[in-house]
Amino acid sequence: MSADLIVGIQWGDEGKGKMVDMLAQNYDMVCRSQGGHNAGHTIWVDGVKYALQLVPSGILNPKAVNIIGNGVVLSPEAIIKEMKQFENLEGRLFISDKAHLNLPYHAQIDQAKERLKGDKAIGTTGKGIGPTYAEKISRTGFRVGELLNPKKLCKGILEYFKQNRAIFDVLEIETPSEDELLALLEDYKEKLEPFITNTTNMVWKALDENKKILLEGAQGTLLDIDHGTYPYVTSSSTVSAGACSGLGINPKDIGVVTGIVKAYTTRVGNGPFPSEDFTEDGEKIARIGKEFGTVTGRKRRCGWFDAVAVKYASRLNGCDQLALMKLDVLDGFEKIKICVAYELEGKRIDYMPSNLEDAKPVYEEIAGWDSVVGCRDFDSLPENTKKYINRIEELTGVKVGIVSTSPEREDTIIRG
Ligand code: 2SA
Ligand code: MG
Repeated sequence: MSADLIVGIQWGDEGKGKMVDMLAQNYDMVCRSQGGHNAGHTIWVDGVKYALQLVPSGILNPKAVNIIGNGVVLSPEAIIKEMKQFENLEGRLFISDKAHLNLPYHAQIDQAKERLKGDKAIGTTGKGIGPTYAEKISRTGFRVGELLNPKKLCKGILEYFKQNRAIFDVLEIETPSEDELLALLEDYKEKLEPFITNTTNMVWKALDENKKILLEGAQGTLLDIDHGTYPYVTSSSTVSAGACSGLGINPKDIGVVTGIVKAYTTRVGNGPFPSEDFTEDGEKIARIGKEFGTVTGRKRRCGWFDAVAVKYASRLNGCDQLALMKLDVLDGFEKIKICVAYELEGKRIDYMPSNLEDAKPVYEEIAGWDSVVGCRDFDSLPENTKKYINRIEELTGVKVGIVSTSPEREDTIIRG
């Protein structure tokens, strides 16, 4: 049996939450493989609101086992807080002992470096994601498994502070007191120990037993550390290949890959965004689409569907289908634009350049429609909406297999 994958195709916030929440009902195991508590989505179940950042969405399905893989950076503080929303998590939630620890000083480093960068700031979530991954790659990080021996870990962290005191001085970060740090780590151990294990073995066993597994991506492909709009990216591998290394599975273990795209584009944080719309249309999309970050509350930049970027991201991930989300947000627009190419250094190109900074969008316009809210089958969509979807398929070369027509779970078209 293989593991199906949900991956963000744009700059995150594509509506993965709704899809994963819907799909998680049918899976035995749901896994996170990258990112940390910079991710976030809200799920409503029976009128109750749940905010998820690190815990996989399968937590709302009482039968599903949830895995936080080795590729995730884990803030004990954030997950302990998040876990309080749920009961009886033991046996339903497992954290890889190889995941890296995101500790309070990582957020301090992140925020201090952003401040120093001034107008060159990345616009991070300030959660310490970059510094945690940086230490992992520098081989100076600490892993979740080390929480099981707080005294030793405490010594290691203090030693790390000693070695890096000069840098911490510049960043104005104080060394934590030994007593306070040890108390903190002991508290983390007490609360998290029952959940820490070798998750790779668990995923392999589930695969061998033909269990249904869903891999839940966080952020989006254009924020990928290698393939995104560097340096305005997150620090993890957000593409499907990252799900393999982030869980310890191989490419042959991956089944259906579904790319999640919004019917338009948004981006939060700094960096190039060719199809950003600075007119009233962009404002209208933000307003109707309620485009505010769930983690930081930041207003998202809004613009039109970028078919060049989606084609690129689909190829990187090996998408079998796209799920087109928030289509209803475009209701009532007279004209809808699609970015079909870029203009770069006086030339028209139809591929993603290595640096997107100076690319200007080349648009095609499609006539709008009245409303798609609540449509549940493809045939009942307005003709212009069908044209829009067909054009997206033509330009990206990927089938739009799923269409979301409202935030409600049921308002989703699944095409056969
Ligand atoms: P970081 O904190 O180091 O990962 O930031 C680096 C860039 O990655 C972007 N990023 C995100 N973009 C969209 N959504 C994200 N998660 C939250 C959400 C965002 C929020 O789901 O709504 O609440 O603000 C997310 N996480 C990271 C970030 O904006 C930087 O551009
Ligand atoms: Mg989000």
